[in-house]
Amino acid sequence: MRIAALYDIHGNLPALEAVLAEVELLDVDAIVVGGDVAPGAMTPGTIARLRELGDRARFVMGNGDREVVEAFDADPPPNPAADDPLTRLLAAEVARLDHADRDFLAAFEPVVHLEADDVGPTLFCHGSPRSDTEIITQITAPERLGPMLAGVDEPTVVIGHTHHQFVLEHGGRRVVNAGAVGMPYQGAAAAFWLLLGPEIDLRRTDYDVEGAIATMRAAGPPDIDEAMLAGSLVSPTDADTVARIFEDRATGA
Ligand SMILES: [Mn+2]
Repeated sequence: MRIAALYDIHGNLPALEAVLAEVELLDVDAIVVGGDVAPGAMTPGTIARLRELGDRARFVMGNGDREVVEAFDADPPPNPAADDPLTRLLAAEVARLDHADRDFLAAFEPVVHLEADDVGPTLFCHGSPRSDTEIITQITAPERLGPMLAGVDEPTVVIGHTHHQFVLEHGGRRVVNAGAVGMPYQGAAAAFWLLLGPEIDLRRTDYDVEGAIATMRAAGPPDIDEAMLAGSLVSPTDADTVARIFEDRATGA
């Protein structure tokens, strides 16, 4: 089958709409949403749009989705006046989402297994095969990558979480970062995703980013610039910089 992998949408509904419009033209059999549908500026509308995909779509749990569900269930709920912008964003998400939205996110799977034309058996996960928070970047060293792939049977592993596209080869396997639909860190304000089968096709979809930023500012919580937009769509961070930052975080450097 031909599979579209859409990762790290982060409530950017205009970006998702642009990518889905392209997906509709490409004879895609399955859509894997690879986690971090939330948090973001337009999460309720994003969830509603994803529900419309029906049986064609599979969903992998991202750390962001999990944290939104945990915030929804928390007693007391997250403090909307917290110092940390992410906590304030989670508080805003909880206030806007209903129980059906919460249940939709909570039903996401830890990993998804599918087979793509010519590419073969593929494992879809969010951070790494064993964790939704583990960090893999374009400069992750083999000694860090090896243990994360232990026990994986599939020759191709699709990940996200670090919001930049790359292909890493390791021990006869390919690790492909699909990039981020809604919150990319690769030097351009666009939507990035992956088309799998018959090739590994790292895709870029351009859309009206200025319009999307305005729409998200109007629809989103007050901290959406600081929490989401600043480093991705307003002043896009390049992949080299972000890989270095994430890698230092992962190795405690
Ligand atoms: Mn993310």
